[in-house]
Amino acid sequence: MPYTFVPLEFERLPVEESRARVRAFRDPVRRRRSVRDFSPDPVPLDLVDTAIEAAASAPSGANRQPWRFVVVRGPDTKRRIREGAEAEEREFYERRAPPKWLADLAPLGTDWHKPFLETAPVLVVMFAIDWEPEVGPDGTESRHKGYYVQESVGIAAGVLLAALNSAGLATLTHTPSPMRFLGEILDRPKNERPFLLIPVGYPAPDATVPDIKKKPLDEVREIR
Ligand code: IYR
Repeated sequence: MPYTFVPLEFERLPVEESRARVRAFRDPVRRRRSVRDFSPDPVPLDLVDTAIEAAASAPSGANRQPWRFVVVRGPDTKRRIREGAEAEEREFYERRAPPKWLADLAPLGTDWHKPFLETAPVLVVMFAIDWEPEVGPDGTESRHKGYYVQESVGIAAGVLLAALNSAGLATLTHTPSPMRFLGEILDRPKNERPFLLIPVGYPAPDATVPDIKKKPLDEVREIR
């Protein structure tokens, strides 16, 4: 069945207003830092929910919305996630990682210890839905494959990080690999693939971050 088409809601802004707004978006996004030292202070759940509503409005292939956001607050679940992540990270740092990768990470000072997975009051775990179970007219089950799932979920993740940042919350994009343990701990169906583990909270008062620099515009943008 085709969708019904409705008039687009769109406000064309005066260009000076556009300039002010895009700067007002850019500046806090630019100030965002990945945080690894969290305060245990709780986060109002509605802030996270509102940010997820923003993320879940992202464009997606054929509007299939191939994502799931699991908000983890229980100390026991956080502890199990930390244990699962640290087991994989220990393997990574002590065995799996190629020397070059370790050398690239060395300046960041990261290692397999992930205390932030328990300290941060909230972990948002994003899952990508690669296919949906479908029952045909004759009762046979098949897999209805998603489209551009990786791109769609990546866009939603970016929106989520920007939204949480706009709420004054700190985040980290954490990707222990492999992340199978997340599906097991969180009891997810087999069509949901762990995509990103995002600790959310307030920074610890003594939090530090590496003094990294982002490339300036003329190194990342070309005009033809
Ligand atoms: N997942 C590991 C290693 C790691 C990998 C990259 I690429 C980073 O930018 C940072 C860390 C960890 O979280 O320590």
